[in-house]
Amino acid sequence: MPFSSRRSSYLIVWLLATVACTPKDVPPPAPVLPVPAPSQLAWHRMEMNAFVHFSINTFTDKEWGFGAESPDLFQPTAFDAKQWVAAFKETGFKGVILTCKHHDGFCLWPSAHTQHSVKQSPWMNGEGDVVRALATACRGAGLEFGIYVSPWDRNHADYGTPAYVNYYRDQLRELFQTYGPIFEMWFDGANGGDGFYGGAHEKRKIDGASYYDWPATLDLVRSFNPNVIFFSDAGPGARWVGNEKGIAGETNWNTITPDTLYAGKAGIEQLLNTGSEGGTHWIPAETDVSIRPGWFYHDREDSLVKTPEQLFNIYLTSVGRGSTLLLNIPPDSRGLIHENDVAALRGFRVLLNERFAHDLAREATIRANHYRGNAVEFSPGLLIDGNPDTYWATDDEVISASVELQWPREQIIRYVQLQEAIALGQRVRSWKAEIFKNNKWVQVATATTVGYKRILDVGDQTTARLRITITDARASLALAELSVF
Ligand code: FUL
Repeated sequence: MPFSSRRSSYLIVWLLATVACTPKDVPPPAPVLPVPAPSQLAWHRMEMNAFVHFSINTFTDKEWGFGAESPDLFQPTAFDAKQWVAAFKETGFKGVILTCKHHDGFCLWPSAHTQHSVKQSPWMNGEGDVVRALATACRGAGLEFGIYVSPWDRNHADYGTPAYVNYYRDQLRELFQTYGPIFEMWFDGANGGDGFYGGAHEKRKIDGASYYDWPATLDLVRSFNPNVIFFSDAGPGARWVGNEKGIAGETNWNTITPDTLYAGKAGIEQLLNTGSEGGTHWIPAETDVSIRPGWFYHDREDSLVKTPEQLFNIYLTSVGRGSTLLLNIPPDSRGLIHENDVAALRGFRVLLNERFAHDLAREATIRANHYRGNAVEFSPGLLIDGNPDTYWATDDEVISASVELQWPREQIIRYVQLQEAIALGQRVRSWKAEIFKNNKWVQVATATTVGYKRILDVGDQTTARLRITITDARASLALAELSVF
């Protein structure tokens, strides 16, 4: 072969080899199943939603109405849903869920299926509609709107019979068709037994596992809104976190096996709190907690509104543990969010801004001891690009690896925030944070799961180098973002 043609064949071989090694040929990691549905992924990214308990109880000073309360009692004097939404939006909530009907059965919208509603109230001469007012205010402010419709109904005469289940479904149909789109639907598991029940004044027992025939109800609702997130103890969109204190599990798997779970079943709180590694379904935990001791407004609790610092701690134990926060802020009997609650929310926002405003990771250089196929689209720089859709990944067999941030000079760091690329499933089992101090690496925190987001308080540490090591995972790593504050 003449020299020149041999040279050109070398060139072709070299070119082919270069092309073969371009990063584009490194396949992305296979998902670890189950993975979130697109609607669940969008829900994770909302992070904080507001819960609104407002009803007859606001006027009777109760937490649970018996079901015999007169609609005459519902008389807000200065009702203004826009004031609620303005306070929620300023705090950073992305959605609002309203108790359209609580256990007492009183409906905040003029339902065609019962007389027990705002249309029998003196408020606005029976022309008022709290659901419409709030849904409209949310839409105007760019917030999502969700509904809580208590399955237990202490007012309804048919409660406990199949006729009531039809009534309940008619109400859901009415709500979804009149006030949609609805991002989340809350099914409460409470069922205390006794009630007014159309005048029967008795105790009624239902079989929580079968009475409501949830699969049929969910199918009905999905026919109006296929993307709605169903919240209940067992999901299927999001699960209860197992307590009302604002505390998600330090280990918090988004996966759980729901076969034997149903709303209201006793003894499943711990399982709900942590989820289970290897669970068959993606059903993330939602952390519901009230800004006051009660869910409804009581003036005796005006001095007991949680402080900004308490709310910030709840943020760390909910959003900071990969859960979504659903913070209840109950309007008072004027129909306004009380001044003390507004002030607490503002203070909470100030703390979030102060403590998470400045991401020091963006100013650091980053390197990893390994990245997938040495391909730029899986490189560690993607951890600090502010884009949750890109990620640092490792080769298939690599379930432990480190990244290091380095600054030109020492920084004081307090919070380390890590996020997995959960669209590919939840992987991390354990990880640690270390700083370089006096010429050696010193461990400042360890943790278990990451999931959508994990925030670790490492105390005030002064360092120019931070190392994050994933020590164990279910499969190769795929981490979306790393932030340091
Ligand atoms: C509970 C209900 O019984 C409370 O009244 C409240 O609505 C809370 C969010 O869920 O199960």
